Parts: sequence; structure tokens; C-alpha cells
Amino acid sequence: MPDSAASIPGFCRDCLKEQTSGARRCLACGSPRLLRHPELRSLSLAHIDCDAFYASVEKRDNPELADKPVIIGGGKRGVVSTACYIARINGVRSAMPMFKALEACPQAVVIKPDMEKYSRVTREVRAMMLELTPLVQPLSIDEAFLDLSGTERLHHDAPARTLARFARRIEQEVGITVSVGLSYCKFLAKVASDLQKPRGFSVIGQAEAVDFLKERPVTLIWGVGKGFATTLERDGIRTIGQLQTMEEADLMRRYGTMGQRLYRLSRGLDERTVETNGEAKSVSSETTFNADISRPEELIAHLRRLSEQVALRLRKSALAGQTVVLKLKTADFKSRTRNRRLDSPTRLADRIFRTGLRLLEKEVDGTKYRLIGIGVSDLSDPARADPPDLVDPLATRRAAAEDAINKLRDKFGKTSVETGYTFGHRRRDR
Ligand code: DCP
Ligand code: MG
Repeated sequence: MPDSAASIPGFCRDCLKEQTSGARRCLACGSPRLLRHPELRSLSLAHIDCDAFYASVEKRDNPELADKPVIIGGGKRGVVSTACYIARINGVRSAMPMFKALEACPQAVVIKPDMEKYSRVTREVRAMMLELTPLVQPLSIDEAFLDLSGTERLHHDAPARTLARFARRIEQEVGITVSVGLSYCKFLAKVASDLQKPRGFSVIGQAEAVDFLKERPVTLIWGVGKGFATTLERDGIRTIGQLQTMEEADLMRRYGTMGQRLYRLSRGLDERTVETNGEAKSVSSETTFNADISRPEELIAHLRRLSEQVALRLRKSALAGQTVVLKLKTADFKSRTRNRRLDSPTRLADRIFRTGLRLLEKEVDGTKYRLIGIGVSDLSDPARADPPDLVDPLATRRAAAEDAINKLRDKFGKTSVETGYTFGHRRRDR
């Protein structure tokens, strides 16, 4: 530790004692969990994310699991929802097929998700967040942004210390752990919360932002998924540092509005504020095509992918929806929205997809579309979703989807739906 460490503001995350020396351990309690940062007294935008959320809740409720690898998943979908950090050491990851996870970690204890219980914990954690600030923006079942600016007087403490106290309280009173990211903007607060998981607390200050980002991959930037990263890579761009050397006009010419985002976020410029905009009314996903599409099999492939995305977001936000909404925009910018209400709420990609397919069937008449979207509204708690007697076993589900595709095939000829049918093959691979 350099001598100057003594002059950098810092405190102990265990006993909260201010640290006035550059020592490696807390002078009061001996803990090594010290937090020091030049901007520690001024930063106030936080992102908090629970560690291995479902698994931590299960471990809390069964102390025998404490030292064992635990995987949450299975049930209707044969994939891993999450795994505890012990199972992750063995290579288990979220969204991995369960059989692969068990190959990697055969000794793991597998537990089916109990969404009702996790939602309860979410509500508890959220209520405690609201004691810190009214500016809480939940992003999913286990994470939220918090704006703590102006809360010093209320808490008689700087935001950083209030957050450390909060993390300690969650451990003591809820029995799970969280990781905190503290910065001056949403982008870097979210990045920071992921740096030191589990039980992390990372700070990214204004002064270091550009340097911090320089060596990182472009995928760190919000909205840069695998597809867009491939586009960037084709253009020779891999690191955020490369974006930092490019002109805004150039990036916008190449990538449209996304170019502007790349320009700004690569430089740590992010003015988005923490919005408390109430509860979501619908969950949806849409895509605009590069070239207009009329072929059913292409539309179906997009519908399939988007349905998976909607289902993932529903799972992550602990929601289910009862009305499926299909959205189309024609080449001449006319919108078509079609709804169907289900017998029970759903959070399954297959049910969303099949319902969307039935709605889509009536719209494929040679019209060229520039956009397709699928979503669900009438949101509710997932506890009542997809009652087993109403949800077909996998084989019947596949058959139903194939039925619908066959209908289209009858209507438009065999080859027109050949690719749509690959959907059936993909499912079998899982
Ligand atoms: N989840 C899921 N399917 C996924 C990803 C997540 O069902 N593909 C669920 C289970 C997670 C919860 O959402 O516990 C929160 O997601 P996170 O991405 O925050 O993952 P964890 O909290 O499990 O782990 P981490 O410590 O990395 O945050
Ligand atoms: Mg988490």
C-alpha cells in the first residue's frame, strides 16, 4: 500500500470504522474488507445485485447446503436458472442445460425453483432499499439502481457508508448476500457491482472512468450483444478504447443511434437518471429487419427467438403475463397489433411462441414487414402461471408448433416453411 493511501478516504465494510492509515486490515476489527477510493465521499449512484440469488435463498433455508454445490433449475425447463458460487467453480452457469451442468458437477444438489419464495425475498430487499432512498429502480428480480444523492442528512452518513451498512443488514436480516457497485452513472454502477462478486463493493470514480474502460471489451457496453459485437469485430473494433478514439459523427454514420451510445458510453458519459416509473405493464421484445420480410419461415424464426427473450425477461423479473401481444409493422410503416388472452398466465417461451404463431398465421399474406415484436401484458405473480395440467409435455408442445407450421405450409407451399421447421430440430438439441 503506498504511503498516500492514508489520505484516501476509506472505511471498513465490516465495522464501518473510518480508516485513517494505509494499513491492509481494519485497525478496529482486523477485517481485510477495507474500501478506499478518492471519490468515496461524493459518489451516490449505486447498483445492487444479489449474489447467486435463488441459490442463496435456498442455502439460507437449509444450512446443510452451506458448503455444497447447489444448482437451481430443472422443472419445466431442463436448464440451470442459477448455481451457487461453489458450483460455478466447477463450471456450472445460468442457462446451461441441466445434463451438462451435472456432467461438470455431478455431486451438485439440484433444487427446483420456488418463485413464490424468491418473490417474497425480493419484496423484502426492495422495502429495505426504499428505506435508503425513494429513488429505487428495480431492473430484475434481484437487482436495482439506487440514487442516494441528497440522502446524507437523512442517514447522517455518505452514500458509500449507507450502502455498506445496507449490505451488512441484508446479510443479518434477510440471510443472503449482495454486491454493490458505486459510481456517478448507471452504466458504471452496474459494471462495478459485477467486478467483485460475491459480497463485493466496487467503486468506479469519474477520474478513472476512461482509463478503466480502455482495455475492456465492447460487450461491456449496454446494448452490445453477441450480434452487434460481431458487427463491430468485423469492423476491427474489439475494445472500448478503440471506440474512445473515434469521432461521434463517424460512429453514428456507421451504426446509427447505437453509434451515439457507443461514443458516449465508451467515454463514461451517461446521463440516464434513476426512474421509479412504477411497475411494468408489459414485457415484450421486438426487432426491426435489415431488409423487409414477407416469408413466413423468416418471420417465424424471429418470433421464436423473440419469444425466448420475453420468457427470459419474465423469469428474471419474476413475472407472468396472460395476454400475448403480437406486433407487426408493414414496409409502409403501418402498425398491426394482435392480442390473445390465455386461460392462465404464462412465463414459457413455448406458450408465448405458439400463441404468437396463431396470431401471425392470419397476417402472413404476402405483406412485407419491417418489424416484428412479441410480448405479454396482464402481468401477474408467476405463482399461478402455467398450471401443469394445462401445459403440454414437451412432445405435445412440439407437435402443436409443428401443426401450426404445417398449416402455414399447406397455405404457402412446402419450401416456404422449410426454415421455420428448423425450430423443431433446435428444440430437440436441448
Ligand atoms: N435467472 C434465471 N435464468 C437465467 C438467469 C437468471 O432464471 N438465465 C434467475 C436466477 C438468478 C436470478 O435470475 O438467481 C438473478 O439473476 P442474476 O443474473 O443476477 O444471477 P445470480 O443472482 O444468480 O448470480 P450473480 O451472483 O452472478 O448475480
Ligand atoms: Mg444476481
